[in-house]
Amino acid sequence: MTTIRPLPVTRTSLTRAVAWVVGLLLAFAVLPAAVQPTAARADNPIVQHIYTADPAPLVHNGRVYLYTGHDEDGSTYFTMKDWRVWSSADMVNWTDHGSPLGLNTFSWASADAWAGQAVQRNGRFYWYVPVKNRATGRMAIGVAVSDSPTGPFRDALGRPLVENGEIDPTVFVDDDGQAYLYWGNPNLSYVRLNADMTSYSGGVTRIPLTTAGFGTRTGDPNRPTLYEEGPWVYKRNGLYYMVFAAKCCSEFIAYSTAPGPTGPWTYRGTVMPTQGSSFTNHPGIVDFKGSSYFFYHNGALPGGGGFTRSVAVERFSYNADGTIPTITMTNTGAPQAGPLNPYVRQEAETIAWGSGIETEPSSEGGMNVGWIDNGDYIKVKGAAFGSGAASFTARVASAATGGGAVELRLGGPNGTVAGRCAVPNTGGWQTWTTVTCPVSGATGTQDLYLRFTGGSGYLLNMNWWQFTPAATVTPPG
Ligand code: FUB
Repeated sequence: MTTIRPLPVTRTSLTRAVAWVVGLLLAFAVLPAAVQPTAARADNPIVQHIYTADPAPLVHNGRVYLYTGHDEDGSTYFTMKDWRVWSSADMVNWTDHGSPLGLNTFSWASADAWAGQAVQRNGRFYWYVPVKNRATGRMAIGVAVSDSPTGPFRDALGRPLVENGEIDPTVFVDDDGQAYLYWGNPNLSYVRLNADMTSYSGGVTRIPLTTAGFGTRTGDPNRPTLYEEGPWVYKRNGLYYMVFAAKCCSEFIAYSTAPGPTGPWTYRGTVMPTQGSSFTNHPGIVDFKGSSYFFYHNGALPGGGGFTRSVAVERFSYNADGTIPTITMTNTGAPQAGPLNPYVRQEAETIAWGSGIETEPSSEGGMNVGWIDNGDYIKVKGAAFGSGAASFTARVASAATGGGAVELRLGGPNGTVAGRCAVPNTGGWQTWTTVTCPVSGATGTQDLYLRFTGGSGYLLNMNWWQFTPAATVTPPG
């Protein structure tokens, strides 16, 4: 259980202190439990084996990469030590890329790995994050850089990029190449980033928080507008959008638009009403494969709440005039944007819904699934088997005396068994071997459940899997 630290008294922290008390009450109203979802029908939230928060999606080379924060299990404050990366080709099966960025990446940071955003420029990936500066005790914005969207990321500067005690950076690169970094709670500021993305020109400019620009808040003379935190800036059809967490607490998601990147902003209304057992929320919007998607967070997992949040996604369509419709939280999430090909190697940590499993860095690179008990399963949604699979191959390891087995079930965790692969004791949890078993009845496009069976205790680890077709199949398009 996390130690509760006293909060420094600032305007931001006063509202957060109230929220913290509310959140603490909510946290204990729902007893913290391990992250063990029970429902097989849901695909939202999109990650089930850890708590995630503050989504920031990025589309790159046919995949959507999702950068999130990480709430610690049983947390009673925003106790956040690292960030996580996930990716998907279809918005429902998400690959866990682990944690390529943490507080320890920034030698000058002491705490609070809060809401950031990554962008691509000139073949590099820049991840802007708020952290507490150990030397000043204030929140500052750091920037990490990598040659890959999944990292590893390194501190680009060895010091804060900018510091004014405020949080939640969002980055936007305009068509003319000028990049802007916006951030803030309780204020909203921006700087013009230079082309190197790690320095800026001119000073910090405060965006006027007018009620015309950001709506009217009642009941808090210190915060006359709805703007609270978590800005997300982008441009669509020549119109600039600023989506943000509104009011506190609980927050809802609202937005404003402007004819240019620096305003003037006009308040446009609600994107997502207050919902979902978390007193914060956080927006992230992208277009992917011809549709628009809204990412947010809630407290929907078992043990979930204001400090144990989970990222979720909904598909939406803009209204004809460019306004954003009201979007509500669902436990089904976005429809699958194209089938998954089971005849190419798939990472075991590519998951639509996981029950009981966890992940860890693999000795073979990337991540593997582990901590697997009898009855745990992984749902892989919409696998296109075509005219049929002949066999299943998996890369596995086990230190369990009797090993375990992987059942291939179709349609549900108790669905038809299409195959069963025995996994021997390999001599260690990272001592990998390849097992293959025959498959029958896996045809058409089906939800695949990798269900694990065996004795008591942990059974096996899995790094990747792949089916072999019974005959020539047309790959899913
Ligand atoms: O996750 C920590 C903080 O909570 C974020 O920085 C805010 O946007 C809110 O989601």
